[in-house]
Amino acid sequence: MGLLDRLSGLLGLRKKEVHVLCLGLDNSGKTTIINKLKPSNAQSQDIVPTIGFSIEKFKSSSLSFTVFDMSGQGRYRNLWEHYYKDGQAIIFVIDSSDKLRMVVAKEELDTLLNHPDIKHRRIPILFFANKMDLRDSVTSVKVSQLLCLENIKDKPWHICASDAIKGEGLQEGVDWLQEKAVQSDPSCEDVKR
Ligand SMILES: Nc1nc2c(ncn2[C@@H]2O[C@H](COP(=O)(O)OP(=O)(O)OP(=O)(O)O)[C@@H](O)[C@H]2O)c(=O)[nH]1
Ligand SMILES: [Mg+2]
Repeated sequence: MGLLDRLSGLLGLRKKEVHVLCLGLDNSGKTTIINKLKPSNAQSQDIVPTIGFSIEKFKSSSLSFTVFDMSGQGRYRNLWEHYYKDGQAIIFVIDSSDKLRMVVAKEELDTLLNHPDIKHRRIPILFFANKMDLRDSVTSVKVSQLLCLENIKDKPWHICASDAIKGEGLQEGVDWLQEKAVQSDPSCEDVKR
């Protein structure tokens, strides 16, 4: 560790690290959202369907997020649960225009909420009702109703309407996540700025 690193640690200038799981069906826009949250010079121009998962990083004003961007394809969804234990926050992305698969998204969410590594934890969940730019998208209120989010009583949650291509709605979500992640897990470890 260099002198500057040690100094920033002593002065409390390091950002806390939070491990986030990014979940949701394939094609919902998870990778596009995470990509957009990175600094513009680190953004990839070409988003392809995720194979398995990828580990990404982005920062907010006071936190450093390490994101497990999981593939939402059916054949990879059984990987998700292996990362639940280490997750300190969840981003769950929904394609608001995909009405046909809204019921599948709800099934996956219910399975997540009932998993032993999640069920009894006050882990914050940020929902992105994504693809709001598409003409046949339903509103975030409707997504919230279709997924029965009001039944989640024991975890902080929040839903944001987003357009990941333009980056709209993402900052509101990250601001909420930052606040909740700090409150619910004061033990997150220090990392370098
Ligand atoms: N119109 C529109 N398209 C979007 C939006 N977000 C993502 N997309 C598009 O949706 C497609 C899928 O996006 P990804 O980010 O790869 O989706 P994913 O959830 O990571 O998919 P998997 O990795 O397969 O689980 C891409 O063609 C994106 O450009 C959005 O807000 N609006
Ligand atoms: Mg992806």
